[in-house]
Amino acid sequence: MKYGRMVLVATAAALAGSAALIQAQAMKAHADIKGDGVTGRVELVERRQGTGTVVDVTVTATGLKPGLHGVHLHAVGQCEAPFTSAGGHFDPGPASNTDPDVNHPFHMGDIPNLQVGADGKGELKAVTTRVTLSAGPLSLFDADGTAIILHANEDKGVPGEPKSGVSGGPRVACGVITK
Ligand SMILES: [Cu+2]
Repeated sequence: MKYGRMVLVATAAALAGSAALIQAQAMKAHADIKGDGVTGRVELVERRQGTGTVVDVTVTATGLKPGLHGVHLHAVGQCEAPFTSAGGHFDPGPASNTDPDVNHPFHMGDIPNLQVGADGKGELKAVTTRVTLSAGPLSLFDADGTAIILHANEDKGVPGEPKSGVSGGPRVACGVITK
């Protein structure tokens, strides 16, 4: 009787261990961000919070002009300068509209501005529930991947006319999100 209970406990511990291992391997992502005179990095960590899933986003960058810079997850994991290859803003779903200005700030890939100091350096810490790293309809690891873009200007956080630049205007740096 006592022996049987020990076996059960051991099995439960093994299951918990393998679940933790899968989570540790699958729930982080990153990108090296590069542009003309700009370098940066984004770290993404998916974790459970309550009954849901959140993703911690940490962006660091140097070489940007002081002030606010729009930052978004873009629809395609390609970074050929001038970074139009990254497409619009990540926005899967039946009502998808990746237009950076028209459907802003309602895209799944929209995150807050990066604040850059007089030394050209900035750090952004944000938490989003709009995307996941794990598989599913909001996963950044969809068929064509995802990129992160840093913009020349502030993201005003409002919708605008096509090409009006309300979400930050020119693309100055880009990184392909990888695991
Ligand atoms: Cu953008």
